[in-house]
Amino acid sequence: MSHRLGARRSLLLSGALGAATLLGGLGLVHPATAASAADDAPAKRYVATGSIKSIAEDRRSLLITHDDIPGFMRAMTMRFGVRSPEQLRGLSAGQRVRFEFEARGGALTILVISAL
Ligand SMILES: [Cu+2]
Repeated sequence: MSHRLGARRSLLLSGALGAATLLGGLGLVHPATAASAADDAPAKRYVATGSIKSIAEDRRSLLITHDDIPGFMRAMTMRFGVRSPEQLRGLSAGQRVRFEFEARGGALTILVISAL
Protein backbone atom coordinates (compact mmCIF):
# COMPACT_ATOMS: atom_id res chain seq x y z
CA MET A 1 0.00 0.00 0.00
CA SER A 2 2.65 2.48 1.09
CA HIS A 3 4.70 1.38 -1.89
CA ARG A 4 1.92 2.36 -4.29
CA LEU A 5 1.50 5.74 -2.64
CA GLY A 6 5.24 6.28 -2.83
CA ALA A 7 5.27 5.51 -6.53
CA ARG A 8 2.40 7.88 -7.19
CA ARG A 9 4.10 10.62 -5.20
CA SER A 10 7.38 10.31 -7.10
CA LEU A 11 5.42 10.35 -10.35
CA LEU A 12 3.80 13.67 -9.40
CA LEU A 13 7.14 15.02 -8.27
CA SER A 14 8.93 14.08 -11.48
CA GLY A 15 6.04 15.64 -13.40
CA ALA A 16 6.50 18.94 -11.59
CA LEU A 17 10.24 18.83 -12.03
CA GLY A 18 9.77 17.95 -15.68
CA ALA A 19 7.56 21.01 -16.23
CA ALA A 20 10.03 23.27 -14.46
CA THR A 21 12.91 21.85 -16.49
CA LEU A 22 10.96 22.28 -19.70
CA LEU A 23 10.11 25.92 -18.94
CA GLY A 24 13.67 26.49 -17.80
CA GLY A 25 14.92 25.03 -21.04
CA LEU A 26 12.75 27.48 -22.94
CA GLY A 27 14.22 30.31 -20.90
CA LEU A 28 10.84 31.14 -19.36
CA VAL A 29 11.54 30.12 -15.78
CA HIS A 30 14.81 29.41 -14.05
CA PRO A 31 14.49 25.80 -12.77
CA ALA A 32 15.88 26.69 -9.35
CA THR A 33 13.25 29.40 -8.76
CA ALA A 34 10.23 27.85 -10.49
CA ALA A 35 8.92 26.23 -7.28
CA SER A 36 8.98 29.51 -5.34
CA ALA A 37 7.54 31.79 -8.01
CA ALA A 38 4.72 32.89 -5.65
CA ASP A 39 7.28 33.99 -3.06
CA ASP A 40 8.86 36.30 -5.61
CA ALA A 41 5.72 38.43 -5.93
CA PRO A 42 6.51 41.94 -4.71
CA ALA A 43 5.54 42.47 -1.09
CA LYS A 44 3.10 45.25 -0.26
CA ARG A 45 3.28 47.13 3.02
CA TYR A 46 0.42 48.57 5.01
CA VAL A 47 0.05 50.43 8.29
CA ALA A 48 -2.97 49.53 10.39
CA THR A 49 -4.49 49.91 13.83
CA GLY A 50 -6.50 47.45 15.86
CA SER A 51 -6.69 45.62 19.15
CA ILE A 52 -5.02 42.37 20.16
CA LYS A 53 -7.47 39.50 20.70
CA SER A 54 -4.85 36.95 21.67
CA ILE A 55 -1.20 36.09 21.27
CA ALA A 56 -0.19 32.56 20.20
CA GLU A 57 1.59 30.49 22.82
CA ASP A 58 4.75 30.29 20.68
CA ARG A 59 4.55 34.09 20.28
CA ARG A 60 5.04 33.84 16.53
CA SER A 61 1.59 35.09 15.61
CA LEU A 62 -1.32 36.98 17.10
CA LEU A 63 -5.00 37.47 16.48
CA ILE A 64 -5.87 41.12 15.86
CA THR A 65 -9.23 42.80 15.38
CA HIS A 66 -8.01 45.38 12.90
CA ASP A 67 -9.74 48.52 11.69
CA ASP A 68 -10.34 49.16 7.98
CA ILE A 69 -7.10 48.96 6.01
CA PRO A 70 -7.70 51.25 3.01
CA GLY A 71 -6.89 49.51 -0.27
CA PHE A 72 -6.50 46.14 1.39
CA MET A 73 -9.40 44.93 3.54
CA ARG A 74 -12.28 45.94 5.73
CA ALA A 75 -12.24 45.70 9.50
CA MET A 76 -12.10 42.12 10.74
CA THR A 77 -10.40 39.73 13.15
CA MET A 78 -7.54 37.75 11.72
CA ARG A 79 -4.13 36.23 12.41
CA PHE A 80 -0.85 37.96 11.62
CA GLY A 81 2.61 36.45 11.85
CA VAL A 82 5.56 38.29 13.37
CA ARG A 83 9.20 38.07 12.37
CA SER A 84 10.33 37.31 15.90
CA PRO A 85 8.72 36.77 19.33
CA GLU A 86 10.73 39.75 20.65
CA GLN A 87 8.44 42.07 18.67
CA LEU A 88 5.61 41.14 21.05
CA ARG A 89 7.50 42.00 24.23
CA GLY A 90 5.30 44.08 26.53
CA LEU A 91 2.15 43.49 24.46
CA SER A 92 -0.89 41.56 25.64
CA ALA A 93 -4.50 40.81 24.75
CA GLY A 94 -6.84 43.79 24.92
CA GLN A 95 -4.26 46.40 23.93
CA ARG A 96 -4.78 48.83 21.08
CA VAL A 97 -1.88 48.72 18.68
CA ARG A 98 -0.54 50.35 15.55
CA PHE A 99 1.40 48.04 13.26
CA GLU A 100 3.08 47.87 9.90
CA PHE A 101 2.87 44.60 8.02
CA GLU A 102 3.96 43.06 4.79
CA ALA A 103 1.66 41.08 2.51
CA ARG A 104 3.53 38.61 0.33
CA GLY A 105 1.50 35.96 -1.44
CA GLY A 106 -1.03 34.92 1.19
CA ALA A 107 1.34 35.55 4.11
CA LEU A 108 0.90 38.59 6.36
CA THR A 109 3.91 39.40 8.51
CA ILE A 110 4.11 42.22 11.02
CA LEU A 111 7.33 44.22 10.69
CA VAL A 112 6.74 46.75 13.48
CA ILE A 113 4.10 46.84 16.19
CA SER A 114 3.60 49.12 19.18
CA ALA A 115 0.95 49.88 21.77
CA LEU A 116 -1.19 52.98 21.22
CU1 LIG B 1 -8.13 41.29 7.70
